[in-house]
Parts: sequence; C-alpha cells; structure tokens
Amino acid sequence: LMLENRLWQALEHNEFELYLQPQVELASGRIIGAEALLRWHHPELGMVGPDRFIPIAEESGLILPLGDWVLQRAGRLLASWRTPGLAHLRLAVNLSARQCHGAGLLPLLDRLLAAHGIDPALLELEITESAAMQDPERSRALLVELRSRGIKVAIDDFGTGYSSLSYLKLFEIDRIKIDRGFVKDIESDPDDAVIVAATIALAHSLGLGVVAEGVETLAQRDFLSAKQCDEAQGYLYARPMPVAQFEAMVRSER
Ligand code: G
Ligand code: G
Ligand code: MN
Ligand code: NA
Repeated sequence: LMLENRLWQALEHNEFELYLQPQVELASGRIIGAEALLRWHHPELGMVGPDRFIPIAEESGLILPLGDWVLQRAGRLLASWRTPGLAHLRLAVNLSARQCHGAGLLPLLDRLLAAHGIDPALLELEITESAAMQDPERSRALLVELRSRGIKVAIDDFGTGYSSLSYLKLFEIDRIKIDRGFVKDIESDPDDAVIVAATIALAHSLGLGVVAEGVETLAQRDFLSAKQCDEAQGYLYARPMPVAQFEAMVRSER
C-alpha cells in the first residue's frame, strides 16, 4: 500500500527514468536498437525495478498514465535520435495488458508520430503472450491497427505462454523475443537447445524476426549465431543503462 501511494506522487515528481538495453545484430555485432526499461528513483528506497512496481501499477490503474509517460518519453527520444550516428536506432517499448486494451493507445501513438515526425518502423511495441491472450479479439484488432501504421510489434517472453503457437496464427506480428528462460541453458540442456533452434526456424518460415533475450555468454551467442538468430540482448553486451550512456556506446562503435 505504501508503494502504491508513493507511485502516484512519483509520476508527478518525475521520479521515473527510461533505461536502455542494447539489441545487437548477430551477423554484424552492431547495436541496432534498444529496449526501454522503466526505473523508479525512490527518494528513500533508491532505485526500484519494474518487477516491484509494474504489478502494483497494473492493479491500481496507474499503469495507464505511467504507460503514456513511457510512450511520450520514447517519442521524444526517437525524435532526438534523428541525427548522424543515431538515426538508424530502433526503440522497443513494453506495453502492459491494460494499455493494450485501453482506448487511448492508438490516438496517443498517432499524436506522437505526427508531432515528432517519427519513422514508425523505428518504434517497436513489445506485448507479452499473456497480455494479448486476456482479450485475443481486441489484441488482434490492435495489432492490425499498429501494423497498418508501420509500427513494429514483437511478442515478448515468447514460449512462456500457454498457447504460443496459436498466438503466431492469430496475431500479425514482426518479431518474437525468445524468453531468457530458454536461452539460459542452451549449452547444457539439449531440450532447450532444440527448442530454441526450432523456434528460430519456425519464426523465419513465417517471415518473422527473432531476438534472443538474456544472452550472457559467448557460447550462447555462438549457438544463436549458428542457428541464424537475428538479434541478441543481454548482459553479454550490456545491462540496461541511462540514455546518455547508451548513446555514447553506440557512437563509440563506429
Ligand atoms: O530489467 P527489468 O527488471 O528492467 O524489467 C523487468 C520487467 O518489467 C520486464 O519484463 C519488462 O517487461 C517490465 N517493464 C520494464 N519497463 C516497462 C514499461 O515501461 N512498461 C511495462 N508495462 N513493463 C515494463
Ligand atoms: O521485458 P522483459 O521481461 O523481457 O525485460 C527484460 C528483463 O530481463 C529486464 O528485467 C532486464 O534487466 C533483464 N535482463 C536483460 N538481460 C538479461 C540477462 O542477460 N540476464 C538476466 N538474468 N536478465 C536480463
Ligand atoms: Mn520486454
Ligand atoms: Na522478455
């Protein structure tokens, strides 16, 4: 309850920050974009991670204004990247279930894209299987609308839902993100290795891109590379970091 009360103030007091975690193209080893991950600078508790406050924000309804704040921040960021050395970067933003099913999402996205003159293909929205499955018909309609605008859609935590395959049939998407639970043991668990390799092949047969999450070791990277996985994200490359640090990292690689 205390965290919940403080959360509403936190938005007013501007205590949230977007951290960025690089996404790397495996074939070239270059950073092609980032996932935006929310952080809360609590005045007493210090840095609080989303695992602690997103569920509370979901229940209390704060997730709607908070989600709008994240999208607005993301829009400004993409606009600021229209500069040599950063203009190619894609930004992925997590959507919560409530945001997906609320009426405000599409109008907000339209306003942001127009106001900042953003290339919609540089914005990717990550939706988990469980969020989409709360209301499959509505989600299906939303994804059609997003993709008709040229906004990219990725399925987050792929493989952890109860019906990942029906999901691929039901929804129009661009990319899947293989959950880090499968990536973690690809070197030691033959089942996980087979699942990951088959998932990459399946996604490619359907014309979808693949991002592997939670890549921590060179052996995992080499396995994913050998299986033609498109992109990787994880501590091997970098932890989520402040925007300025991410921009410096991108600039330093050219
Ligand atoms: O680093 P990490 O602890 O950043 O993130 C934990 C979880 O919180 C992730 O699974 C991610 O999906 C979720 N998350 C992070 N940022 C956001 C956000 O802006 N909106 C929503 N809905 N979820 C987020
Ligand atoms: O949206 P999602 O749940 O996928 O967000 C990614 C989460 O995974 C964040 O909490 C992020 O900090 C975390 N994460 C990112 N890279 C790694 C990694 O290499 N290993 C582990 N254990 N967690 C990671
Ligand atoms: Mn995510
Ligand atoms: Na994920």
